[in-house]
Amino acid sequence: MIKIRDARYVGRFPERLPRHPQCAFAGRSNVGKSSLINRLLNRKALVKTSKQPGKTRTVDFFEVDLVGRPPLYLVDLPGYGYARVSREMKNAWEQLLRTYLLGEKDIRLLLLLVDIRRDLKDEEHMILELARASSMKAVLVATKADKVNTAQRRKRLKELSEQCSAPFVLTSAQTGDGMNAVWAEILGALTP
Ligand SMILES: Nc1nc2c(ncn2[C@@H]2O[C@H](COP(=O)(O)OP(=O)(O)OP(=O)(O)O)[C@@H](O)[C@H]2O)c(=O)[nH]1
Ligand SMILES: [Mg+2]
Repeated sequence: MIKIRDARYVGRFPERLPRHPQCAFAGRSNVGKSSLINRLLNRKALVKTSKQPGKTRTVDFFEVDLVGRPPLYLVDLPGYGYARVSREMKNAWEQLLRTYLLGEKDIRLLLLLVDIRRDLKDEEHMILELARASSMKAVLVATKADKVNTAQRRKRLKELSEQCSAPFVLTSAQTGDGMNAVWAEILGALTP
């Protein structure tokens, strides 16, 4: 069992440079990155979430102290793909993501979140390619599992696994399903 002693926001990239291994959360805007981080840390509102897409526009570091383990950062990456975004903003997002993912040396795990009801698009393939390019382990997280029934879940997992070769975890930030599985991936990636 994982025990969290403390978790806090410590700043954003590139103003703040991380001092510990990181686990980064990427995905379309509104997919549930910030909600997942809160749920993993058993915190209601450490990370701001919103019904309005485009809430997180920065690379935010959350330092986590675990009982009996070295500290780590959970990193909330800016969401992409929301409507009415200008070309400049899209470029800025991609540039920020590339600088962080390709430049930062101690990212142990990339969690790529996809809404269980949606298929992988260009952006997800681009992020998986970035992870491959920097030999980073990537795991797909199918979010909002509470939105579909058991039969649909199975069907969607099969369809998603045909779209990419990364391993999968199923989660719901609403019910808490899948939190142990995500922690297992994080701890596995942290252990050399
Ligand atoms: N039903 C359900 N809703 C969820 C779940 N996870 C997140 N949501 C909702 O989805 C909306 C977006 O969640 P956020 O966590 O803010 O999404 P985000 O990926 O951080 O979005 P950006 O910051 O815009 O990139 C909020 O209204 C959440 O309450 C989930 O597992 N189930
Ligand atoms: Mg967010």
